[in-house]
Amino acid sequence: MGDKLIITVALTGAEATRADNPQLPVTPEEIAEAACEAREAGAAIVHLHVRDPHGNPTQDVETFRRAMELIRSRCDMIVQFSTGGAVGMTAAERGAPLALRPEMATLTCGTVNFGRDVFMNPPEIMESFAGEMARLGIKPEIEAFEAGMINNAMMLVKKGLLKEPLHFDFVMGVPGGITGRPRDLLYLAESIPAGSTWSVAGIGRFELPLAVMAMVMGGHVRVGFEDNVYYSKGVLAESNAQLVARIARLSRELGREAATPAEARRILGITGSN
Ligand code: KMH
Ligand code: ZN
Repeated sequence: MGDKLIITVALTGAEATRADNPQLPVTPEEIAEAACEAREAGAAIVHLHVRDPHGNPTQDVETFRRAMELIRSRCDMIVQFSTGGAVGMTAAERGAPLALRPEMATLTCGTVNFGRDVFMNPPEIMESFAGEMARLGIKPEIEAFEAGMINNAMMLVKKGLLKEPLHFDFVMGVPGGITGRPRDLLYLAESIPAGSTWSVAGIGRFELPLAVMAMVMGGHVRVGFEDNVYYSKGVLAESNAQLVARIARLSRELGREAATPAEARRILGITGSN
């Protein structure tokens, strides 16, 4: 069981557009269809962002509700809401969908430059999102864009706002955050408390090599158009499922079958009262 690989699919994100990849799922219906296609290919978790009717990122609660209901009516994936939203959104906007009590949600544990923008996560935002997730029984996935964010997560543990074992996602290769060299992943994986689980989301060209490292190191993997719209250099991916299928295939060859959502719930200790 511990050897199974949890694949998260980050379908849409807040930044990619149809100009980047015409197959980007945008409406709740497209998102649900892409999620369940990725489930067939081996994904257990869908990392969810939604868009408004113009294709712009939104944290609108009803749009999250619709997407989650559509996904749940079609497949058994773990639905993980983004509380990151898009740069420039207020904390209230970003946290509003938590009221729908998804099984998981993201918790970025620090502020980071994000290209030319700044992704703001000061202590009061981290504390309020962590507190809300604890109150509602939502399993947090700690997004670490650099090593200091691990320390910030441990401060939340000390304050009683996060409960161990923790689950981390190392987001690597964002301009402004940690880069995606092998030594960077080794360093992050060695810096989290014993008993934690982790996955890696490599941005752009870092996606595939870091995913393969995670397979070997006992971590888990996130792929999808939020992080990378290409299949190989200069070749757009046909779908999120295509990216997931490659991860499942490589991982199987390395002796780690893709975890089902039920297996992923057990690995991550998702009980509905996290
Ligand atoms: N869109 C980024 C600014 C998350 O989903 O929690 C933040 C992000 C992280 O995507
Ligand atoms: Zn995201």
